[in-house]
Amino acid sequence: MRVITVAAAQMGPIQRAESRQAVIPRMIALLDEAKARGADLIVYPELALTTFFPRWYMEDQAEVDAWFEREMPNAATMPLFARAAEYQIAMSFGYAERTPDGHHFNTCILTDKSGKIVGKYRKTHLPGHSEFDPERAFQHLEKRYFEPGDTGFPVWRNLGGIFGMAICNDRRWPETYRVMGLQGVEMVVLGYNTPSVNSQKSEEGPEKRLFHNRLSVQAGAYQNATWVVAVAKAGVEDGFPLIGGSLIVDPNGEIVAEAKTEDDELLVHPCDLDATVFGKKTIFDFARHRRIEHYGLITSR
Ligand code: CDT
Repeated sequence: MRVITVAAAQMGPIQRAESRQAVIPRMIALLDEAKARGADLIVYPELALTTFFPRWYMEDQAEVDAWFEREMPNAATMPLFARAAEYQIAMSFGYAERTPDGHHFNTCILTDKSGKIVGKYRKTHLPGHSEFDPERAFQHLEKRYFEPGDTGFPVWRNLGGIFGMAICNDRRWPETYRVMGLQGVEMVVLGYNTPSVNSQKSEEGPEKRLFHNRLSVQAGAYQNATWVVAVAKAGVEDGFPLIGGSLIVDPNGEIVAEAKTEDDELLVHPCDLDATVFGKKTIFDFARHRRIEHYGLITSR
């Protein structure tokens, strides 16, 4: 057995006016609870430090840049890193990253138990649009504010296992999991901010959105014999609702823990990484069973 006790740290809403300094104490409170419940790893959502700002249309680049972190850790997040190191708990969380040469990414990081960043992933599948769209009930301007990630889907050895990361919309794409599955991933951690309604299809509400969340995450876990930890930022941000439904899914695709609220809520589960072995050696033994001679179209269009 190789048991990693994982804490999925769902976060309730963050309003536009709330600063990082207001958010970090909430993240630390979740970390305190994770410590009390024996966690080895805590996973926070996408863009965990701020509101989901891509819903706001902005033209002034200085205003946009104010949502981005120029270094990590930085002054605002240092107390979180310090507490995690004190507790010897590894972390993953998402934030908007502005690189020293001026690139903008939707990013997440993975640390080891000393708080050292051991992995960085930049979101590949950016949903939404880049210009103001008056036809939508609300805006989703990720394509305006972020560039597509340049990392691909690497995996990292950490905590005695093989870890991968994805961010929100990435979880809907089978390729996301398969590329990591081909590298032997044993646990995928991901965060999301998913509006509770479809801005272009008003009849698609929270039940359907929660269903698609479960469907995507459970399928990715099962088809690649990996744990998946999917963590929401949830609740109503400045009048705009986001689904909760954070999940821990085992390598059989079964849900072992699911959030009940749309607030700050911690799910804790002992995940045996050796539970991935059976699937990887049998039905999803990729080396024996995949027929890549028929998969060319996937990468040619
Ligand atoms: N943050 C993020 O990627 N959200 C998307 C919303 C899709 S609708 C434009 C998601 O896939 O949940």
